[in-house]
Amino acid sequence: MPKSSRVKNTQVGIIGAGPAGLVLSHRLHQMGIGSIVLESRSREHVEGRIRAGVLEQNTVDLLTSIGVADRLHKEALVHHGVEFRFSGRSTRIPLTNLTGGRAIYIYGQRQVLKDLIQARLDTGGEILFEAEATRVEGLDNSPHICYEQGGNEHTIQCEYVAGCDGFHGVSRKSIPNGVLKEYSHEYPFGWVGILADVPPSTEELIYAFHANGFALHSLRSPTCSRLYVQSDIDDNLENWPDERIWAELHVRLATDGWSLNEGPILEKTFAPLRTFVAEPMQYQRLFLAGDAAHIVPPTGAKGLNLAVADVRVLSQGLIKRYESGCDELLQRYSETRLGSVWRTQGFSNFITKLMHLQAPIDTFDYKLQEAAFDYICTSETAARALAENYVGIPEN
Ligand code: RFL
Ligand code: PHB
Repeated sequence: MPKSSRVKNTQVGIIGAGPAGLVLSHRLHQMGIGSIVLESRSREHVEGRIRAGVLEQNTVDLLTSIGVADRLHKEALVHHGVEFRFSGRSTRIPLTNLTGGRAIYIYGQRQVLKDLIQARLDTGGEILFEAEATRVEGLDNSPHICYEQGGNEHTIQCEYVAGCDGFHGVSRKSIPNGVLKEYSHEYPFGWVGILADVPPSTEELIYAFHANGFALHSLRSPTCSRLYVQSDIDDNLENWPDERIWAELHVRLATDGWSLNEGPILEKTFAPLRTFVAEPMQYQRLFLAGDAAHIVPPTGAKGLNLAVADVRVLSQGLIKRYESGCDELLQRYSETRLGSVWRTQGFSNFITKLMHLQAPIDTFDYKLQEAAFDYICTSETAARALAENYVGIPEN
């Protein structure tokens, strides 16, 4: 039995203190709209989770406009190109030259979240940690979010609910059966990832296809490398001792005149690759944003960027609604977002299929992959399309 219960009131109840929920809360605060953020995990856990590393220009621009990018502009590494290796051959895509001056920024999701949380608390924002939303009710005209904190059950009454609680959250599940159409696909592989205390062996990211499987060399700072190898879908970290990971990285990333630095492994992760879209991204007064509405395979480095792009549009709709009473923009939220969500799904799927081992070498499917790689190497149009999608298409 709950020991006590309290009711809080706010304009927008936000479930989830990931990039989507926190950026939304900031943007609304800037425009004088109140929100409370509920987060099931502790602050330490949220700030410690190792996930994305690549921010698009659009994301950096939005973080700058809400005043949370001071440290990012000091510490992020700006990249103007990215390298693709395929069975030992290599091509560099000059991102900035091909996209009229746009770039990507290397700045870990951990750092983004630390900056967002600190800035939100400094501006008097309410983030309730270790407060798990259990139900969302009254979505037609009096939304409320029931949540548990410290063994007690409480309620937030609000005018709108933003479901920013990731793929496994409660928001999407609160929508009645039959309303959403869900599209999903599981790739037959996963990624084993490491964070290593060693200076990166490359200045720019390297995506590599090899007969043993995909490998990615990324980084977090001038002294810290982030690397991944393709694994089986049902693999687990016990099968991947440090020596095996380094051995596979050496083999898969190999190219003439280049070598890989090894160092102590600080963290290891495993993630299956999957893709998912729920349509529409809204139901009555509930709006889904980020991973709650869609998942992309990490190969395109798009998940966090899509989450931020969603809440940019969602905040515009809410601001318009509170400024003028007109909710037309808000009602068009899902319709506005789904075009770029699917385009991003297409790009992430393309890069995933291009760079992962799916069929034995010298089969028909492998030959198609090789031809697609050749096209990027030889056609500026193909390289430009890749660059444009990788750095992110400008938002209007
Ligand atoms: P998040 O970050 O999952 O945040 C959701 C939050 O909601 C909380 N929550 C609840 N809180 C209260 N009540 C409940 N009932 C709740 N249920 C859940 C959770 O604890 C959590 O704090 O979702 P959001 O904000 O939509 O952000 C999405 C991004 O985190 C995700 O897409 C990216 O990390 C994906 N991703 C990458 N994205 C990029 O843009 N660039 C990259 O380079 C990149 N690399 C990656 C990635 C994801 C990876 N994994 C883990 C598959 C690399 C990897 C390996
Ligand atoms: C990362 O640095 O974690 C990273 C970079 C590029 C990706 C995915 C993850 O495509």
